[in-house]
Amino acid sequence: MNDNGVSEKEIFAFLDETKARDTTYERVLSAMCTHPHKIAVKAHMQFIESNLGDFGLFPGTHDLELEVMRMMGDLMNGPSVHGYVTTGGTESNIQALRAMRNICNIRNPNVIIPESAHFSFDKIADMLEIEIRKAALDSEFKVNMDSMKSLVDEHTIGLVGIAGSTEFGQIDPIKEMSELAVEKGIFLHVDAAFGGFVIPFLKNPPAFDFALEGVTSIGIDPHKMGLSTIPSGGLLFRDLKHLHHLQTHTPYLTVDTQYSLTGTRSGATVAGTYAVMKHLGNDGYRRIVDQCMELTDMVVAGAREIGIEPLIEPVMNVVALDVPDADLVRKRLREEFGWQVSITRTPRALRLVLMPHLTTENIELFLHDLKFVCNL
Ligand code: 0PR
Repeated sequence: MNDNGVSEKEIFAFLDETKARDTTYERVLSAMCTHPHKIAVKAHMQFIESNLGDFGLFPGTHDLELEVMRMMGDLMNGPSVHGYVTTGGTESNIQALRAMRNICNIRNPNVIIPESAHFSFDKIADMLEIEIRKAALDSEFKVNMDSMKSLVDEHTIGLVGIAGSTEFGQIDPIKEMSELAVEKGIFLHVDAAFGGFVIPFLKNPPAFDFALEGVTSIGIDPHKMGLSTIPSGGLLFRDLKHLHHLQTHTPYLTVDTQYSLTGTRSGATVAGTYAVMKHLGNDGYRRIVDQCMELTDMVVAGAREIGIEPLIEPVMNVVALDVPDADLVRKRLREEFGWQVSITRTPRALRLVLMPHLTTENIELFLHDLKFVCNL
């Protein structure tokens, strides 16, 4: 560190320059985050010093968190859920599986996840001493139930279903998974980190949430399609017992126990999430999802016009385009035109996420450049 302090003016001149190098999201088709809603930013700033790690000092923010849980529970068809605002999908997945493991308390536990699951489950395998078994996918990139069933044994404590997979935006057959979980008496965690703020607002959404009796926990991220500030995730349990099994004694705080993974924990994101959810309501989110789905349809129609097919009909605002040599196309789109796109693992296709920061003009330009890069 420097010995003498630097003036505010100099610091902000430097920060302005630095921030100018960051994305403005205009040409970003690879992210599952976006500009937070301005109401969320305002509320976040108002609660900037709030620490829910010691929530006895912040009873106001704690009440906001309970209200956020209630609203998310409502959205997920769980009228009386228990949980907390996490730092995102990774923490929600870790804590959901940690709770299962602690409740079961058996030797060599395993959990079955789809091959399409997010890489946070690889971190879990490394951290939690739970064997993570990966079930194969069907031709539509949903988990294959026969494969999932064949992996279940007497050490299986739970299943994971994805409602909005990272790469394909696909929804697993959560209803069948719920039946299997009930039949075997095991847990079912639904990773709706991305889809939680999308699926309820689609036309004819499939059942994927607490309406299914086997679903024991859900992760849903406000900092993705919820338009809240980073880092905000939501972890919801059907049963309070799960939260109890995550508790640690905190003898010298104003509260006796803590169930979060992190100690000091931002209340600002809770305020941000509260504000944007209240402000938008179901109607506001439905409008945003509608717009993203219109862009998705536009991409698919435009791609088809130039002879490129999607791997599956998009279920939500994630599209995988079957272009020849996707890695090269991605590289050229970035280097020649500044587009950020990503690639699915298997098969290697061009992956696009149509977030609220994109416009029809962006997509027209993108399709034009895609056509050029693919020599079509
Ligand atoms: N579960 C699912 C289904 C996800 O898609 C993700 C993240 C997670 C869990 C983990 O969530 P956190 O990253 O909040 O812990 N999916 C994207 C990914 O990792 C997130 C992302 C966001 C990627 C912004 C890029 C980006 O610019 O690929």
